[in-house]
Amino acid sequence: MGKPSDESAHGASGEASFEPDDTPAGGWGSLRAVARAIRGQMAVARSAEALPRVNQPAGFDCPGCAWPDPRHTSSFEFCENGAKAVSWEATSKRATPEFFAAHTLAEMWEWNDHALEDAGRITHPMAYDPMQDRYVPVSWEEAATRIGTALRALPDPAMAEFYTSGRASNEAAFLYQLFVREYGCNNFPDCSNMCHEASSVGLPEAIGVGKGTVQLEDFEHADAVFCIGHNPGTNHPRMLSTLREVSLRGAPIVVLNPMPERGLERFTSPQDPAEMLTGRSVRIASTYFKPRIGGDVAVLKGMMKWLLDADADDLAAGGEGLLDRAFIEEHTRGFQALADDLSATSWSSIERKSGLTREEIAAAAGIYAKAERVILCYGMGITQHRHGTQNVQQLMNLLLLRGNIGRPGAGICPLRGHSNVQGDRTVGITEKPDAALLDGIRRTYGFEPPAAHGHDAVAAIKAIAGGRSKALLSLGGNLAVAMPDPQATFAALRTLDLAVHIATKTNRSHLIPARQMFLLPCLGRTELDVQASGPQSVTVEDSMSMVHASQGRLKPASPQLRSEPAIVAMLARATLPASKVDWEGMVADYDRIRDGIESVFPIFAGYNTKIREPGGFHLENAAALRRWNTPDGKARFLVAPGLDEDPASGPDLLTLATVRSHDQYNTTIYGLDDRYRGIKGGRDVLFVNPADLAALGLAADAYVDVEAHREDGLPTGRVIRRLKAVAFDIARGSVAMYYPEGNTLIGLDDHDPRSGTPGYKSVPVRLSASVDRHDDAA
Ligand SMILES: Nc1nc2c(c(=O)[nH]1)N[C@H]1C(S)=C(S)[C@@H](COP(=O)(O)OP(=O)(O)OC[C@H]3O[C@@H](n4cnc5c(=O)[nH]c(N)nc54)[C@H](O)[C@@H]3O)O[C@H]1N2
Ligand SMILES: Nc1nc2c(c(=O)[nH]1)N[C@H]1C(S)=C(S)[C@@H](COP(=O)(O)OP(=O)(O)OC[C@H]3O[C@@H](n4cnc5c(=O)[nH]c(N)nc54)[C@H](O)[C@@H]3O)O[C@H]1N2
Ligand SMILES: [Mo]
Repeated sequence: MGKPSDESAHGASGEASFEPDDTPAGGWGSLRAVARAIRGQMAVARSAEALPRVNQPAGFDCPGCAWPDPRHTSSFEFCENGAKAVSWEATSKRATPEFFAAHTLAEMWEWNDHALEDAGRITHPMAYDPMQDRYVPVSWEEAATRIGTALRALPDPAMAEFYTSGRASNEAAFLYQLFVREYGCNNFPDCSNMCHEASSVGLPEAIGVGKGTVQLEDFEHADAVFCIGHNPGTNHPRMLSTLREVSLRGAPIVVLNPMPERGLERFTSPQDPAEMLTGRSVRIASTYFKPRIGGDVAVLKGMMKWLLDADADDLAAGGEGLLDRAFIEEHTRGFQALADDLSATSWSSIERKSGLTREEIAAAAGIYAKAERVILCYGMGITQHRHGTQNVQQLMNLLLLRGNIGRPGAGICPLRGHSNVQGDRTVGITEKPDAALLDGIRRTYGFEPPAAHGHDAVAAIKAIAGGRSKALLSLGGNLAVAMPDPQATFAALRTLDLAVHIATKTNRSHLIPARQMFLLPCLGRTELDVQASGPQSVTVEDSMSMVHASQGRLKPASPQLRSEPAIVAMLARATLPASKVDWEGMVADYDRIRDGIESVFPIFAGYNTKIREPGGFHLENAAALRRWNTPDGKARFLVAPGLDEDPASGPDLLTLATVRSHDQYNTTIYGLDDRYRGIKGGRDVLFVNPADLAALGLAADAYVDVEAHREDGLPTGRVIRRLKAVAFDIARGSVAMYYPEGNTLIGLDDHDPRSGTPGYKSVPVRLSASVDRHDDAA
């Protein structure tokens, strides 16, 4: 491809080839991939030291995903993508001051995302020098002073944005929100705004809490598990061990996913010597349905419609019915409105919208109805839609109909993304603080925290674009690349007066010059964190509300690195000379940060004692105890109008989802392969159903241009050129390409109005054959 512009800012990728093979997930392929990843980072010694400590009682929490650890084991659980994440952080490559002296930002902008991070760990605090267009070394003290001065100079604290990516520990995130609130605003754009915000908004309206209700043990008791819109083989690989056990017990696993995902089909466990030696594998999905992208609400309404009809038939035949009437009566509101909506919805519209037949939907519903205890798992395939919030609520409706919540083996299981994205929320990263949070801060720290709602991620970019915000601090992440519409997002960020990036490695967000810009290198999860009172642990909360300690042991990548809590405290002190908070005291001993968390959030009672137990402790979840923290104390059925989880688009348009490859961690690109999907050596591919290719007169392997369209069918002018069309067994009418490249097709306004979650999985597009152009042919 040509040189990266703002429209296609991810740089060169190779020429992709497509060679499908049907090897099960896991197995020797996983071990080989790990060996390659470790060698590629020249991190053999550091990885050999680090890997055995992943997710161990005295080790560190894997930065790979938020799936919980089996509580009673101490054996190292092998995970290919966890190992990639660890060796990427434990790399022996370094981005030193000499490295930054050798490259201008304009030059680095032309590199691809892989090359930028592959420069290695940042070793020294750096400040941007606009005269040279380079980062130059700066002392920590000078950086803090300049940042504090710039923040104090803003006419209004609400003119600064404070982004968090979900790797930050509870301790770092808590200090960060305390700093920002004492400074005077609630502008907390967060990676979860792009991820599970639809759950955080949708679930509380239904059941009073915004988190999953199951624990790992529940999978031992479930009679059926549904996996909807998530890809565990790649994104939460340790879940495959759990699903394998479910399958071996003979409990059905039903998948709803427009793409065939290998990890949901068959798995050879690297933990199982017999499977590894014989090449045997375990089937994961007992039934694999491929609805079209955006067809989930139709499938779910179809399942509920079948259930109500079957229930009526059963009652008429003298049976007890299929619904849990006692539960519905005692614990819920809104059943009749749901039943009315379902009877008014026709099977023909359900079939058309879902892409599944009535028989297929009945089969899925039949499995649901037969199982005494059901867990529904879901990921980005549900949340990243224009009506993601209502999608989540339809899942909950289905569970409530048979009382599948608040008893062993049943409940809802959102697969959270980053390893501590859930914990960050629990300890106060939210743009809409509630009264309890504000009271807790006031009581504990004696200052008046601001109550006015702040910005989420989309609002933050818009405020910057509109000149209403002039500063951006990022506690990790790669905001510019993770957000939709790189053209608008990059242009907005170029207007900043101050940008501060607390990071481990360089990424594209760090290359967008602000008038003053700083790169502050921090310790990673794997590294030893020593403060005045000695070595420190941090704590994280997984997808199932288990909080546990994490302690790195590796020698830090550079003696200059500071921990995230120490950096946040330093910025707070430099910005707030009259602060009421004992920042030094808390950083000297993280137990004191946890005491503060416990004081602000009583749910953490006994924090410092409990995290010293191996495996940590569970944060109480009221809904799992059938206590509903809703206004009337009941769980609610919430009706979604119609069947469109995205604005309806023209009949001749396809719907595009952006997905992760097996060789990436969000915007971090480890390599150009996507092994399970048969892609090698490149990322510029588009997965298309062969029948759709034929209908468009396109050959497999043809180069296609993809243009995004509006709901009314008009083109948006957002185009990605020269993707290689891969004939793939994806649902008809649906196409997929990789994230973040696909962000060029998505507008900043293309989000769920209720949760702000961008519609990353629902772009109406039209395909056309690429015309060869000179600059592309090179
Ligand atoms: N190795 C690795 N691990 C990761 C990450 C990573 O990038 N790499 N990212 C982390 C983060 S932050 C997150 S949020 C999670 C993401 O984990 P996932 O939720 O698994 O993320 P995606 O790759 O976006 O894929 C979602 C799945 O949704 C399907 N899908 C797309 N559209 C639809 C639809 O309309 N309906 C249905 N039912 N399915 C659909 C796709 O085919 C794909 O299988 O993983 C976390 N873990
Ligand atoms: N099109 C499309 N866009 C999407 C998505 C999608 O599915 N499709 N998914 C969305 C989702 S679910 C999410 S969560 C966001 C992700 O958005 P982010 O969380 O902002 O992005 P990451 O790629 O995870 O951030 C990677 C960077 O984090 C820094 N980093 C790594 N480890 C550490 C650490 O320990 N400390 C600190 N301080 N920094 C560290 C490194 O500098 C690295 O470059 O993207 C969203 N964007
Ligand atoms: Mo995420």
